[in-house]
Amino acid sequence: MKHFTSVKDVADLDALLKTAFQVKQSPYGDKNLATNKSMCLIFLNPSLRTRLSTQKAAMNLGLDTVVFDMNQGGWNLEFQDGSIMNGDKPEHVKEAAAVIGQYYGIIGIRAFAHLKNPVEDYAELVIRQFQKYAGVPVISLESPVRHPLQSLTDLITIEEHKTIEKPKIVLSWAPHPKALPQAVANSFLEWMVASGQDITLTHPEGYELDEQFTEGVKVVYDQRKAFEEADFIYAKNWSSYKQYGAILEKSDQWTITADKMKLTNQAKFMHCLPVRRNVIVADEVIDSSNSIVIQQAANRVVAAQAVIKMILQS
Ligand code: SN0
Repeated sequence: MKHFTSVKDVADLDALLKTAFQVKQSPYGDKNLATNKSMCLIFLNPSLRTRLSTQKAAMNLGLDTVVFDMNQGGWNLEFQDGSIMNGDKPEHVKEAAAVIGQYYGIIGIRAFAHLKNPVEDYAELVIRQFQKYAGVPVISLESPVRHPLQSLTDLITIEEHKTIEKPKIVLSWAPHPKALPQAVANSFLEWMVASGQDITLTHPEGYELDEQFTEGVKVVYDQRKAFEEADFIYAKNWSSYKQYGAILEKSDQWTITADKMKLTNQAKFMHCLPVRRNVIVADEVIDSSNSIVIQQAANRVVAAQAVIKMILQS
């Protein structure tokens, strides 16, 4: 594996999962794999789990890591090729990425959607330009469109917690006070479809995702109907894709409540975190024994370690 920006970069998903379970069994089994190698994690947005779990994963592999908060002390980069740079952006990604690629053997980068222009966001310009110009493997730490480290984590977590061969997995939209990207939802669906899961999507009208992510996904607009017999409920908010970046529905009708969880087959509750308690999900659900959000977050280290390991070995 050269880059890790979507499930499409994974030539053999079964091999990646196998590596993940090996890593989970023996987190310190490859302590010397990355001697004298180093990685730079670049953040244009906040992070808790991605930053700390990826650093921890690197630590377990003996990979030295530097975290760069580009907005705090870095130059404001120009990402468009051919631009006349007479504005407020002193450096082009062409030099910046190439230089960082001289210093570090792997680059991770996070750049959220701006939620203004879908064409710009969905071009994933920041990460694609780094791939083009850095000359080293690039790992997505969440792009405007995808969050593959999270989705791999989710797949690992489902594989661990499932009690039947093909559980019913439901991705449910839930309300949120702010406009959030579609990245986590898009990416979750992409990985569920790629791994052949039984996946149902439920959301209010107007929250349809980009069709490239919903092919092979059952869409059920009635949330209660969707929850029937579910084995996993994955909650996430996203802003509208069709009316790009808009919040169309703020009511608590879609909050994940204990009442709705009763419709399921004692489903496990999942969320990528950070989560707005009593907006996305009621306390009694996230604090119940069916909630696996902490185990899920713990697997962020496993996913990152498996990905870095496969990149180092290829
Ligand atoms: C991000 C998102 O893409 O939805 C990152 C999730 C891993 N989430 C947020 O920005 C939440 C911010 C908030 O105000 O709750």
